[in-house]
Amino acid sequence: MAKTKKLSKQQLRRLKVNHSRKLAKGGNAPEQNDSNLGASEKAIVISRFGQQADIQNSTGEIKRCDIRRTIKSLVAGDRVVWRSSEEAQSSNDGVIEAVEERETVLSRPDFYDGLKPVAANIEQVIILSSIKPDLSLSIIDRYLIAVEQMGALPIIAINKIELLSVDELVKLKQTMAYYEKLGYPVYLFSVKEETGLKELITHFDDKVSIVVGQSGVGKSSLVNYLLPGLNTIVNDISENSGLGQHTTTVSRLYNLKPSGHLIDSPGIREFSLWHLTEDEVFSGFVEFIDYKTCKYRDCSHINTPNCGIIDAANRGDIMRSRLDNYYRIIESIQEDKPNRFNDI
Ligand SMILES: Nc1nc2c(ncn2[C@@H]2O[C@H](COP(=O)(O)OP(=O)(O)OP(=O)(O)O)[C@@H](O)[C@H]2O)c(=O)[nH]1
Ligand SMILES: [Mg+2]
Ligand SMILES: [Zn+2]
Repeated sequence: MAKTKKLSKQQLRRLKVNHSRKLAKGGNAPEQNDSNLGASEKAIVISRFGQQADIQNSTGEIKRCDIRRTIKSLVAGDRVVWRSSEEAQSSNDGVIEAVEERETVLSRPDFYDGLKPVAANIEQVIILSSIKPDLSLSIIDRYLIAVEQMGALPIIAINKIELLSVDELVKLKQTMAYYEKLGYPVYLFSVKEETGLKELITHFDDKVSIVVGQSGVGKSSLVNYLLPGLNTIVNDISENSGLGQHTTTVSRLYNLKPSGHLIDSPGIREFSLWHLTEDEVFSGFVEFIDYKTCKYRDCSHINTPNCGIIDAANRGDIMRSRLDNYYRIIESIQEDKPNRFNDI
């Protein structure tokens, strides 16, 4: 999330009014007549667009449905109950009537919308980065915290490594060895050259996974590689400008062969963690707890004497960038938090 100045109360009120107007407008769509609907069936959400969603039914067919106005939140991966439309002239295949309780939800803290769910019932999160324009360890650390928090398995994946010199690749491997030591699977590969992907692929079987990361790192390219012939839209400008113009705009679930589902998600610029407490952030840095031998019980681990965490970083046992990222996240929790969430 881009850093944005806090809004005045008046600005917030105006935003709220506009948002309600927008909702009311969408809510005017005619609802289907219940007598023209078939029996209730189960399905999984492929993708959501406003008041409609594509779902995959139990026989694998994709159906476009209206979403009942009573459903407040619906994202890719949600398991739903739907009913098909029997009306020949109906513009849609049916109606989504209910959403099953989510086992996990990956949310993106958004300045305007609060915690915005991105995908549901995810078991595994592929945190994809690329070495161009720069490898962002900060985004990786932030995602690791969020994934630990949601109770899914994180996998660190780094793309475009064919652009590195031999020396740069050695350095990258050394850096990533630290994360492997923490127990995170790490894969370095090139989707373009189709190298280094075999082992990553073995993780997808039987699981619902999502690929996340900054815009332009190659999330959709990875999905295209896994599903040849699919041709999801991949951006050329991203690579040329290095600016990461957003190409994918909605999360979408794909069926993998022989089994498993993979959700492609829109790229992020920054990943804020203002919805977490300092303790939750601390426990997201999984190795820190082993070095918490600080003299003071309420040690902030910032410029404190006899701090076990700082000592470990000075010895090189904790990676310096991890401690720096910890400081940055703690600082940004208050800075990034929209005023109206101050009591969270
Ligand atoms: N050099 C190189 N370029 C790659 C590789 N993989 C993907 N790309 C390029 O990177 C650019 C961005 O790829 P996308 O797959 O659209 O990236 P994305 O992460 O889906 O981006 P958003 O949808 O905006 O979030 C495209 O020009 C791809 O061709 C790779 O292994 N090496
Ligand atoms: Mg994409
Ligand atoms: Zn300390």
